[in-house]
Amino acid sequence: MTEPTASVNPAPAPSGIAAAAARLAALAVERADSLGGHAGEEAARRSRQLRDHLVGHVLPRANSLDAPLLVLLFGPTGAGKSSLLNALAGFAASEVGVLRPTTREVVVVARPGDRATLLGEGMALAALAGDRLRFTESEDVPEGIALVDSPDVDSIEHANRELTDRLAEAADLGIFVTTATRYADRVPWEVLTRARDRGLPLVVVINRMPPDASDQATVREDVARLLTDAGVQMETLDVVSIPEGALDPSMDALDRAAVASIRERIDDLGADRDARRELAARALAGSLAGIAPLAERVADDLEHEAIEADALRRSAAHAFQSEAAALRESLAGGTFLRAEALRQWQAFVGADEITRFFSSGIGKLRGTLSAMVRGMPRAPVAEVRDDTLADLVTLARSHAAEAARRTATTWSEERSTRELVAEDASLWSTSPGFDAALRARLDEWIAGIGEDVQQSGKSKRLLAKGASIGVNATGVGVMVATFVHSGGITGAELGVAAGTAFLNQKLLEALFGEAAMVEMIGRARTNLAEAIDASFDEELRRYELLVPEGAALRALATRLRGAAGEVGALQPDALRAGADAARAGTDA
Ligand SMILES: Nc1nc2c(ncn2[C@@H]2O[C@H](COP(=O)(O)OP(=O)(O)OP(=O)(O)O)[C@@H](O)[C@H]2O)c(=O)[nH]1
Ligand SMILES: [Mg+2]
Repeated sequence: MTEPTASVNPAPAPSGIAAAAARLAALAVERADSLGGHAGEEAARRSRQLRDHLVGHVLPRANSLDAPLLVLLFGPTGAGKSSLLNALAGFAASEVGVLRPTTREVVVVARPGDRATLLGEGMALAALAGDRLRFTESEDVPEGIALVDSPDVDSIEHANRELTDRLAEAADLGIFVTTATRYADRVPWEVLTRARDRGLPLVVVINRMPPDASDQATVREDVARLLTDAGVQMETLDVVSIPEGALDPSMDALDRAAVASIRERIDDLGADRDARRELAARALAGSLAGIAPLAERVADDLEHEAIEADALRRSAAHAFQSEAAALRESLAGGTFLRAEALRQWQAFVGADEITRFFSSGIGKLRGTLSAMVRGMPRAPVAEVRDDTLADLVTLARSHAAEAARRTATTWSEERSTRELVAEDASLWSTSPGFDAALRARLDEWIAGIGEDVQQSGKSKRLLAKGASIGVNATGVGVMVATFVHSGGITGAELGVAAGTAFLNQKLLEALFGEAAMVEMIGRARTNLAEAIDASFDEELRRYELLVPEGAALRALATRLRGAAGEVGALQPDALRAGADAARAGTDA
């Protein structure tokens, strides 16, 4: 009699578990997929572990305890994993080699009827191994069992190592294969510790045992000691020894008789659906017990990263804000203006015709408008404006570059950003578009001053000034007044700047009256500050984009803790109930 297949009568774990696991898995995926350079190596590994474990094992198992069991062979290179797989499968399913490492893909041997389930959507293997999966069908493998041969755990090849790490998150039963000479190697024990933490049921195979009985006993004791030290519970563990030379060269396998006890255990599972379910439920229960601590660690990682990210962002913001402030200060003093531009402007505002204009007052001018227009000197509008804006851009660029340099220096001293700033030289200075972007903003600023001049002039109906001095020249006057003004000139800067400031203000005062003039200059200053801030913010944003927001990381940590708490609270009773329900389903 054949058993009903999983697809006919699936036994899901209770839906509470599936739903809670799905919520946690979504968060784990969000975290693992958004790992930037900010997460440390260990934190990144933990994140991937949590994601792989949830997606590769917990979710598929929570959805069905009847899906085929993944029996994973893992261990150091050359230990005999592939040889054991071939012995268990009964044919040369996986390549055995002398060149190490030999196995570079995941070799899966299972019944044809289990293929669709194993490779179906939401199942572990396809998701974890992708195109590095080789599926071999065999009628000799027991029902509901997938034998999985993996690359070595100590691989010098990073991709191999990563693949095996992922598979270890998906297995239902782990067969750890080592040898009498290799068992003390350090790396495999990391995987074993992880197997313990995630509650993976284990079989330990010691291959190539020496013939001498007392030597064998020594090795077994030593292995037991190391396993105990690693926190693996020995009572629940099978340790199988395979003597040196127990080989079946006809199919690149270990001798079948020597691996009989392992084969028996697998056959028993194949013959007994309840036993499979129980093992699946045990593996799931172990997983669930291990998940909350791992998820908490990942949440801790996120919170640490949040503190770091906040500090990095703060240091960048501070550098740009203080440089912007320093820039505003030197602008207010007018010291950046080149003497040549000031002199030209002074020559204009100091011309006889102009001084007569503001000393005689507007009222008296009306009658002689056309004479005034004819007599006015030409204002050096373009020269003064262009020189001033060019100098302003140069000065702003040097402050922005200094802010960039300060930020990059600070960031180069921090673990999470060291590589970023080392790899991207552009982070040590202003962005290439800085000048053009600021210049565009300054042109807009000048246009805004022009509009303001017209607006303020209109209300006073000062047609004369529009015609005689000109809107553009008046605008340049306001521009100059934002940088040099009588109040702001210090002793050291007296001279051409003070003279220009005085005459320039006299002219503006004559045109608009003092109150309107002060307001107009005030508006021009505010708008200039905004233009500069916009450009500095834009520069700062380059850095902010590289580091996540602390608040977002903290929010994810909180959600992770919440979801992990739900999973933790659910597990033992719900799972027992689920296993019972599954059993009742079979009995019915
Ligand atoms: N001489 C001798 N060779 C053995 C014995 N047991 C296993 N081997 C050899 O050890 C090697 C084990 O190779 P594999 O089964 O490919 O080992 P693996 O663990 O799959 O290695 P990777 O795929 O590289 O991770 C084979 O060449 C076996 O023939 C033994 O008792 N004596
Ligand atoms: Mg191999």
